[in-house]
Amino acid sequence: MAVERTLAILKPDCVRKNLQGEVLARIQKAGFNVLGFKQIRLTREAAGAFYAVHKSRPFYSGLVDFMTSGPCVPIALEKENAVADYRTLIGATDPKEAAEGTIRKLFADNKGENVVHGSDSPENGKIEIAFFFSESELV
Ligand code: 3AN
Repeated sequence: MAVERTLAILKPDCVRKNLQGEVLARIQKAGFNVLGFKQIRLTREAAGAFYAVHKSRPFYSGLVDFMTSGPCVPIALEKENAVADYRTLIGATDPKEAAEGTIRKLFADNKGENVVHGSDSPENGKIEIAFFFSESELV
């Protein structure tokens, strides 16, 4: 299997609940290497650009409100089959539909405030990591 990179974000609800360590420990125990890690507060412009693909969806402005409501933690991850394995680890977008033991099943309140982001393809993994990290920050 190919080594891939994927972007995780510990979302503002994760930070508010002080779950950063707990969630990152689960990611690391699942075999992901952390290449980059920082805490930031997204501007509305940056959050809007990051989620531009959802611009026409009814939840878009609520999503931008939520993602700018407090600090979040983008994390660049690397592993064989990283994109699919990370999405298995976090579970479905809606925690009600997420499998038992997944991060969203364990910690998320609803499909808007769902604790973590994950890239949906290796191509988007590269693009999304470059959105938050310069090459020199990936070590
Ligand atoms: P995922 O993060 O599981 O890949 P996407 O890409 O469909 O899910 O959606 C991106 C983000 O938009 C989700 N993480 C969630 O925060 C938000 N979102 C998606 N669908 C809804 C919805 N129906 N209502 C509210 N927020 C949503």
